[in-house]
Amino acid sequence: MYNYPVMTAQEAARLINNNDVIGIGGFSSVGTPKVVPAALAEYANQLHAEGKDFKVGLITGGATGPQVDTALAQAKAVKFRTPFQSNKDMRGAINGGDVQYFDCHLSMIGQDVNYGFLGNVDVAIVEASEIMENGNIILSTSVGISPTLLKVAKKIIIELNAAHTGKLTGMHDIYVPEMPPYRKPFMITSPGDRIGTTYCEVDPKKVIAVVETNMTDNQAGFKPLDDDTRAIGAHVSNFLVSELKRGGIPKEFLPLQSGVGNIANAVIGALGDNPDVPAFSMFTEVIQNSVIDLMLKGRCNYVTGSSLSLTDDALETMYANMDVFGERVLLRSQEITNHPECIRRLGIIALNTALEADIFGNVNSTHVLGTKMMNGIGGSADFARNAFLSIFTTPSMAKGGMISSIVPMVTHTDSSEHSVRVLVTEQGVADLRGKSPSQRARLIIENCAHPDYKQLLWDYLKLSEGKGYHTPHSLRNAFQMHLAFEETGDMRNAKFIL
Ligand code: 0RQ
Repeated sequence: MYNYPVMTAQEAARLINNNDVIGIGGFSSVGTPKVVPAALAEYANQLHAEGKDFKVGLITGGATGPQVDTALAQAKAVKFRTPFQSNKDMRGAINGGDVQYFDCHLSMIGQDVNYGFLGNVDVAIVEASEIMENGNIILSTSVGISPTLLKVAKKIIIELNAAHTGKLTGMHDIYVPEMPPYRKPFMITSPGDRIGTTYCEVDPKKVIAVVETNMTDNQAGFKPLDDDTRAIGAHVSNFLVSELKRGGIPKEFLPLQSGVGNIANAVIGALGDNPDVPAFSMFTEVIQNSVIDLMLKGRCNYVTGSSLSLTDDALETMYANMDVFGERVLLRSQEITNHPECIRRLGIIALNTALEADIFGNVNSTHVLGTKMMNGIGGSADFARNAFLSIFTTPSMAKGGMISSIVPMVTHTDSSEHSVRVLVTEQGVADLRGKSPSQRARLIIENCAHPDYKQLLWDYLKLSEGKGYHTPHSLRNAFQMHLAFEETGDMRNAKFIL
């Protein structure tokens, strides 16, 4: 190993100062540093007990592990955080106002850091699987924005994780785009094209600590498939097969992107199981468990993404079958996996999940009832805006039927009617392409709304139609369903004002 200072996590944590801005490597809860952030939280607790201030700004690639978000949120040690998180404690701290959170498209956070939009990054903490003789590093199970953090941070702490040493060498493609006006096109014309190096460059003078670990990501598994997720998966795959048959998708098929969470994992599984869907490749952000099964079955040929967001057993399966996976899995930074240029050129079919969608096709992926942050926009809009075909899925109801996911007006817009081409619930499919707002509303109510809510939504549409509006909304009634949930706990109790 290069002659970097090796120390304990506790010693490394003490090199971080109050008010520092920290850049955390990793992505979608994998490949994130583990012991230094946890030690930093302990250090913050100790300082707070002594009556001293200690908070840091937290810039990440996306979701981190509990050692970062749980530990630092519980220690009340976070001043601001960006972007995506999916952690109960951090979500609580954000919604409670303890943490100033700003959401950001995941393709743009690395760029924002590189442009200096977020100020200086004092310390980058990244997980590596290897340190090379010249001091450069090979990342572990994800890339995220680590290459950019390593480039811009004033100081660097490396967690060297022996659990992955030697196993991921050659599976990364690291490229930090040049600054405008010198930026060049990304020469990616198929998912497997490489444009960078297998390692991240590190300026040895900036490395203040190396902490050795041997820990897996311990990623949580998925909920078992239920009837709704199965039905959504079947609708998406049948829709894509019908598009393929009518020539709406080229016969070679197109690379897929799939979002995060249970539904996304189930949809990819369903596509793989449908014999009429050709074996496909993926140009995506997060590589979830279902992809590993499909690669073993020969249903997925190639996958490139920013993280191996796999449970430990799925990662073991990958490591045990490197003859299948070694040449077919490539990890890139999220600035490249989510870049509009690549997504538009490759003609990605994008599959993302909504919390709620309105009858005109606008999608809310982030804000529960318009106010409470769930996770963040993630990469959903990077893909939705630029895809060949952008599909959003959601179960038609949430919270045991008390909430309809199809509403008159979304309480927050993440992907607008201009990006949402197809909406799918367990009830069916609404193909919104080439349809006016009134036509879209009819399709969505008829095909996607749950029968418990159809009449309410028809009543809403009738209230405002025929009044000379292009988008027939009734402003005094647009949120009556949400208000009914707030006031009575059930959207079905909504009463419209005539
Ligand atoms: O609540 O956890 O208390 O049971 O939301 O819902 O149905 O389990 O769906 O796990 O697929 O997540 C949009 C959050 C969906 C996710 C979202 C409640 C529901 C449940 C989760 P519980 P499900 P999923 C690129 C793509 C944005 C980022 C993205 C997400 C919980 O997919 O974060 O797409 N997307 N990135 O009960 C109130 C509603 C609700 C609701 C569901 N209308 N109102 N609560 N819930 N609908 C990859 C990356 O960016 C990394």
